[in-house]
Amino acid sequence: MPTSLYTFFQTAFPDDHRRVALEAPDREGMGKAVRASWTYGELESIVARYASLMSELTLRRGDRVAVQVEKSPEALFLYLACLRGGFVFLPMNTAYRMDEVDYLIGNAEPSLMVCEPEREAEMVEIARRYGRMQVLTLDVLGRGSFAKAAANVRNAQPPVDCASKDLAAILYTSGTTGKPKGAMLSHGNLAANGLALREAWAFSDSDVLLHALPIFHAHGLFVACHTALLSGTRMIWLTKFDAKQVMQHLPRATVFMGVPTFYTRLLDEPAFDKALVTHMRLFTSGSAPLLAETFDEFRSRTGLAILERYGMTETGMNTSNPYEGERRAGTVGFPLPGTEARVMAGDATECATGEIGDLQVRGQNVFSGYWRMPEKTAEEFAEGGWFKTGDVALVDPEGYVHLVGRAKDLIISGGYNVYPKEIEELVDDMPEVLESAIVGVPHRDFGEAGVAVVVLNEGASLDEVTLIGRLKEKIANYKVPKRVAIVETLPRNTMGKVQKNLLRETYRDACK
Ligand code: MLC
Ligand code: AMP
Repeated sequence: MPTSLYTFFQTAFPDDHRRVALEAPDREGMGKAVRASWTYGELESIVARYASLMSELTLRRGDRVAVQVEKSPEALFLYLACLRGGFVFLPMNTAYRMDEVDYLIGNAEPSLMVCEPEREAEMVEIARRYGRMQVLTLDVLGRGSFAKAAANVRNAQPPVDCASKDLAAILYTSGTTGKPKGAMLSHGNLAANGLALREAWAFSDSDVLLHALPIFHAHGLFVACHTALLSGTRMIWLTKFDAKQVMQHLPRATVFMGVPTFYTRLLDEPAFDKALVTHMRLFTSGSAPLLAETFDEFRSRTGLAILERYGMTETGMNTSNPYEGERRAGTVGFPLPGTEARVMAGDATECATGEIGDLQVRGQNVFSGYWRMPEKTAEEFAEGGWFKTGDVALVDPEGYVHLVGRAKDLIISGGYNVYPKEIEELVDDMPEVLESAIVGVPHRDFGEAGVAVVVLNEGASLDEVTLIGRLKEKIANYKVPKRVAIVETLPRNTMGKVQKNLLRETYRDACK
């Protein structure tokens, strides 16, 4: 039985290595020098070369490899090479600005950073400050100093035999307080979850996954890629989500995974109809709540029920609506095999059926803790290894889990998490600002979006455009509030706490 995730993948790769693993239609017609499809044999040899290059760069097992590049097949191969070589993959959202990247590098201390060629100079500057990080480049077409050096590797080394508990990846998540935390995911965590999903969603080597998600977060990288690679399927690899492009390739696919915004954007296309999807076996949704009206409209337009599942960076996927059986709108289904879930009324009391409480999960899929934050890790686990998700839920009499809210102050916008605290700190630092509150309100396209409610210092002036412009220089665009309201005071309760529920009510139509 293998313990390294890459070895798990290898056991599932087709015996016939000439079968196609990945095709990148975005690259078709770009000439002979730009490859647009890879067989499993080719994937294996590129991954071996990439891993061997990292060893030649003197990276050792357990060293972190930070990656901030556009989505490309080569970016996926780089991830697989880290798994194969025993290096720890640290993906970063391409939208992160330098301040955000700087913090992650300082915290994770990677030995290698692979970035877009345009960002090389900035990364070298950061590397100089932190001492030991090497910087190489990889662009969206798979070119750059990393690929060039890999092409010269002569002796491919054998895969490293990682133990199940060895770290495979660190994914940073922000938080309701403080700085981003690195969720440490082991080979065993990722393998357990990938295998559970392969079974639960009945993946086989005759599937074709249309992949349009970004690969710097758990959904696109783990949920989508792992189920495909653990089944030896073909992936159609799109650089980013574009409704028309997805529709163009759906007729050749059998499975599609998306955040709810993907589905609302597809439904906005008049040509998205039954004929386009009759051969499709499965559409899944997650990362954010799928509105019942989206589920219903999709079903009436296509005759198919979207399968909604629920997970987190720290845990991978926890629950899923059934593959066989009734998929219920507004629910996230049942715990996956190997994962336990319970709803707690307090530290020691479990809720009765139908009662609302804090959702906790346990299983091999659950991470081991936050990178170099033992106290924070201890706070997030209850006795017995139960992880406190921060989601508020109930379990109905038939066992379906319903997410009914969040204990954590979090906005989920188009499937990306935005922590108000991080934005409030930046707004409060502006010299004109006395205080601020960021709240999530309904957004037609992104489901939810942030509104900044701001109190200025006496006599100061600051307008929406200036405030938004300043934030865009510091943080990823998707975190920037879509609207700003300047007010006299923030509503507070008797304890002095800002009443965000009142603000959400006041500004509920601000982003419609
Ligand atoms: C882009 N923008 C967003 C945004 N995405 N704003 C808020 N929320 C988002 N999600 C900004 C852009 O920067 C731009 O700002 C403006 O909105 C319009 O951009 P766009 O061109 O319409 O956006 P697009 O590039 O099409 O991206 C939208 C999207 C993308 C939905 C395709 O956000 C996306 O791929 N989301 C998927 C997120 C995901 O994979 N989450 C998984 C996390 S893992 P401006 O100011 O320049 O106009 C996880 C665990 C689990 O949660 O359970 O799965
Ligand atoms: P992340 O930290 O990006 O992994 O986001 C995890 C959070 O996304 C969870 O704690 C939930 O709040 C939310 N989430 C994931 N899937 C769903 C879903 N199907 N419905 C509602 N919320 C979800």
